[in-house]
Amino acid sequence: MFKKRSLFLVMALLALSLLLAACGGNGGDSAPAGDGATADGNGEGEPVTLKFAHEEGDGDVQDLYAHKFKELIEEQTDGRITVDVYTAGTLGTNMDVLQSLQTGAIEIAITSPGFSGDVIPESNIMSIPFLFSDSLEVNKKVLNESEALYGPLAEKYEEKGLTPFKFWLEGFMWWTGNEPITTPEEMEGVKLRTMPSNLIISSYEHMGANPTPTDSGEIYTMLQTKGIDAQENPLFYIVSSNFLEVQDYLMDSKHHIYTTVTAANQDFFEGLSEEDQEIIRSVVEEVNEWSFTMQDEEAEKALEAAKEEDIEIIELTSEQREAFKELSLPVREDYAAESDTAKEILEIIEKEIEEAEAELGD
Ligand code: 6CS
Repeated sequence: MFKKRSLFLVMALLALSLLLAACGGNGGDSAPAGDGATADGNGEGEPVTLKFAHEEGDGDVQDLYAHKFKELIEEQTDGRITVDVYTAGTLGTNMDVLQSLQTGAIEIAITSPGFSGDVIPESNIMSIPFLFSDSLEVNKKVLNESEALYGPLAEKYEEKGLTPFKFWLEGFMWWTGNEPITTPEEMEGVKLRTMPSNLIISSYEHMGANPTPTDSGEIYTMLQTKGIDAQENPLFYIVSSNFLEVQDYLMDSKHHIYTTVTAANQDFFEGLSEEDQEIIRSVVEEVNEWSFTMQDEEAEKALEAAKEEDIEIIELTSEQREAFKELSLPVREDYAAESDTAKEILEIIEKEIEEAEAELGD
């Protein structure tokens, strides 16, 4: 009896050691399995789970983007790579998400220059009002192909431990307020909520307002309690966040476009197999292309919804916009003075926008 069991035990131990040897054969050069990276370069590695965090709520543009990414990644890897999507606030504030992406606590995130501007000052290029075109097609082309964004600016993200994949847009910015905001006189002293980037704050100081930086989660309550008078955002976000319940005027100001970037933790991404890196890059390309039409549709839906609300919708004239643009121009000098890289980025992107407008029409 004993003999048999001991013989069986010996055989079982032998089989187990052979199995473990097979699993751990050439694990040296890639990140240890189970921390979100594949075990080897042929895609037959360990399952990978990506934490994908964004800054918006369920059904918002960033959420639709993240779920499209999830759908395509899981499809293309037959579920070997899975994606857990986290909405705004579930992993802390938007600043917390940026820091967690830098530390690697989060693998992938959508993080906006409005929050990264003080961490990566050159990313403030995306926050300069009236810099981008009145044509979304032009902006899409520049955000997709810019040598400035995917050259010197991307390097600045990498210096902070991030791998930026694609810069993209979520639509034109609108103002909401308790009073109309159509002239610098009407903007004078208005407590307007902004994202925390210093460049955005100084933009509104130049336009005469009293900028009030907050995290996104505080906007509704501060509008409701009159802690702030006004705010800026793309229309889908204004509608989905119910800001029109606590504001009386909606201004089609097109003073800027809402831009953001999809990025990964650099160590995590570079620890992946080349195959998995390529899968993620190509899926981001595909989702980015898809997102342009999606944000357009979300903007149209939001406008229809806004028309049903008890508010006054005002479209600023080009003269009225020009008056604000004039006031905001010193911001460009402030940005260029930030660093030689910032100066280079601004010069390149101004030229790229001009050329794209000449090619596509403005
Ligand atoms: O204004 C904000 O803070 C938020 N707006 C948008 C369109 N996305 C996320 C961001 O946190």
